[in-house]
Amino acid sequence: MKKLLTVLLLLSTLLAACGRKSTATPAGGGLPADAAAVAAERGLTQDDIYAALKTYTPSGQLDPYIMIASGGQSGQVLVLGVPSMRILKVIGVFTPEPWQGYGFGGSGDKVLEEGYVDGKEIKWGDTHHPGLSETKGEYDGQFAFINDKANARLAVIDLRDFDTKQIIKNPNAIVDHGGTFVTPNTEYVVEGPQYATPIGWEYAPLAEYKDKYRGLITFWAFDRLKGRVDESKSFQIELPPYWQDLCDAGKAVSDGWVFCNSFNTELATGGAPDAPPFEAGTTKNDTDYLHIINWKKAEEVFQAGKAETINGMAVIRLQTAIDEGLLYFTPEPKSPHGSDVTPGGEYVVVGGKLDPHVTIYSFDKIQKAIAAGGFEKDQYGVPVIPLDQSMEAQVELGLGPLHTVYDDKGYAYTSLFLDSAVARWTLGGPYASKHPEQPWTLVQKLPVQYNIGHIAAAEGDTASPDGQYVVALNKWSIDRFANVGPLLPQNFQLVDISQTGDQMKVLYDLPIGMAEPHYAQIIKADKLKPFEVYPEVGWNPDTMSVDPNAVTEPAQARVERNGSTVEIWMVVVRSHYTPEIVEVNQGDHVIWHLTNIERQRDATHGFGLSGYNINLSLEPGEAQTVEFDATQPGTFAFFCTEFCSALHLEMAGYFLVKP
Ligand code: K7E
Ligand code: CUA
Repeated sequence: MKKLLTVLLLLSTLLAACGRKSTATPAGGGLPADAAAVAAERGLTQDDIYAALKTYTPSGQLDPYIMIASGGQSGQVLVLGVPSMRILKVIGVFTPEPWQGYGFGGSGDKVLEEGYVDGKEIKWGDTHHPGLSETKGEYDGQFAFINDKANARLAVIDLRDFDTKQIIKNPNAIVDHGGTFVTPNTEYVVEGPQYATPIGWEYAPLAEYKDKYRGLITFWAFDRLKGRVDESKSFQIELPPYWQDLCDAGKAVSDGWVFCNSFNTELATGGAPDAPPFEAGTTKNDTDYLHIINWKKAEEVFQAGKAETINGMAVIRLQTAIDEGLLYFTPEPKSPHGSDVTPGGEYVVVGGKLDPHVTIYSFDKIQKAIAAGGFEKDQYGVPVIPLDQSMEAQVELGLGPLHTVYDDKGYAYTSLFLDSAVARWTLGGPYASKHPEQPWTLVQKLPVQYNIGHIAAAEGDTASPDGQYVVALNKWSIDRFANVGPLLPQNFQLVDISQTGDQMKVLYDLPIGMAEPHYAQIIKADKLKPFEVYPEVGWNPDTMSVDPNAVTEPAQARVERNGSTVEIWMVVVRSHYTPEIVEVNQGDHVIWHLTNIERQRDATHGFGLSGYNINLSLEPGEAQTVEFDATQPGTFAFFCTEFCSALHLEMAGYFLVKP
C-alpha cells in the first residue's frame, strides 16, 4: 500500500505541476480529481485501484513475463503476457490452426501426421502440462514441450518462431498425464503415465489387470541442436499399474531423480454396481505411493542394453528396474495429486486431494533410507521406504491441496481445489531464513474464483523462482463474467505475491473461453529471443534453414511441366503473387513452392486456395511447399488472407483446372 500511495502522490504532484487541480476524494485517496471521479463513478475501491496500477500496461509497453499455458481440449498452447494478461498467441499443436496455416497443406501437415495413431488421423488433443527447456535448472527460452493426455503424444515447439516442429506418438501408451517436464539440462523430456493399460494398449480383460496392465514412464531424449526428440536414444520404464499422475524432476542436490505421485494402488477396475466405482475403489487406501525414480542410473541400464524393445521402443522391465535399484516407493496420503520439487531440489511436496495436508519429503532422508536398505516390498516387489524415514514435515493447509509452486522469499503456494484458495506457507530447512515466520506453517489463504487446479509462478519451476506473481488456473468461473450460456470459461487469476506475510492479492481475471487449460509456466520475457522476421529469405521453418526451392525475386518465379507434374515457384510480396495465373489439367500433380520475400516485420501474407482446403500463413522470409493432385476441375481463386496492404484484396490469382 505504501508503494501505491507513493505512486499516487507522485501522480498528483505531476498533474498539479501541469497546472491541473488535484483534490483528494475518499474513493481515490490522493487521486487527481478526474481520476478520482472515474474511480467514484465506477465504484472502485483502494484495492481495485492498486490492482489496476499493478496490471495496467500502456499501449506499446511490453510485459516483463510471458506465460506459456496449456490450451486443454483445443490441443493448442496459449501465449500470454504477465501482468497484463493479454493473449499474444494461440499456437496450433495437436490440432490444425487456420491462422497459422497449420495443417492445411504446408509443413504443419507432416507434423500433425506424426501424431496419427495407428495411421489414423486424430482430430483433437488434450494438452495438460507445458514444460520449458532448461539449462542448469533455469528456463533458457529455447523450446517448449507439451503432452496430449488424450492420446499419449508429445510435441516440441521451437521458441525461435513459436511453431510446432514435432509430434511423437508414444508407441506403448494410449493415454498419459505426468508430463511434460524436463530434467535440469533438458537431457530428457519426461512423459509420465496415467490410466494403466497393457503395454502397447492391446486388448486384455480387466480380470487380468494385476498381471497384464502396467504404468509406463517415458524419457524422451532431446537433441537440442536438431530441436527434435531422438527416439533412438529414448527409453521407458515399466511401472506397476498404479495410476501414476504428476511428476517432477529433481534438481541440484536431487538431480538425476524423478518423483511421481500415484493413485489406485488398490488396483481398482471399476464396474459399478457389481464392484466399487472408480472414485470409491481408488480411494480406499489411506496412502498411495510416491514413485522415486533414478533416471541417471536408468540411462546407464538402458545404455548397457538391459532394456527390451517393444514396438520399436526400449523398455526397462519392472523386474530390471527393481533389481537395478531404479525404483522406490514411499507412502503418500490421501488420493495424492501434484509432485513438486523445491527450487534447490531438497524436498518434494505432494498434495492429497482428500487430505488437508501437504506432505513434504526430504531427498536427503530418502537417500539415507535407500543406503540403509532393508525395506518391505509392495505386491510387485518394489521397495517401500516407510513414511517416517522419508518425510520431513506435513503442513495443514485446508481442503483439496493439489499443486505447489515456489517464490524467492522461501514461501510455497499450494492450490486448494475444494477451498477455492491459494495457500501461502513457509518452507523450512535452507529456506527458513528467507521469511520471518515459523518454518512449515500456513501464512495466508487467499480466496480465488473458483476451484483452482494448477497454480503457476513466475520462473516458478526453476532453481531460482522470481516471486512477483502467481497465476491461479481456476476450473470454474460461475459469477465472474457475463453469461454466455451453460458452458462457462475458465478463469486465470493473477495474484500479487510481491509482499511478504498475508498480503497476497487477486489483481486480475482473465476468462479462457476455448478449453480447460491445466498447467502453465511463466518465463522472464527477456530470456526469449524469437525471430522478428525469418533470418533469411526462403526460410523453411521445418528445417530451420533456407529451402532449396525458395525463390528470392520475381524474376525467378516460373511454372514448369514435367509429364503430368506441374511445379510452380511463386514469389509472394505486397501486393502480388508471381505468377498470378496458374493453369493445369485435371489429374495433374501439383507442387507449389511459395516464398514470402518481405523483410519488414509483420508483413505476413496468406495463401488460401478455394476448394482445395489449402491455406498457408507465410511470414516474412518464409518458404512453404504444398503438393496435391488437381482432381477437381474448374475455376478457382487463390488469394491473400492477411490484410497486408491497401491493395490486399487485389493480392489474388486464378487457378484453372482444365477438365
Ligand atoms: Cu496437472 Cu489438471 Cu492434468 Cu492437476 S492436472 S488440476
Ligand atoms: Cu498479402 Cu494481403
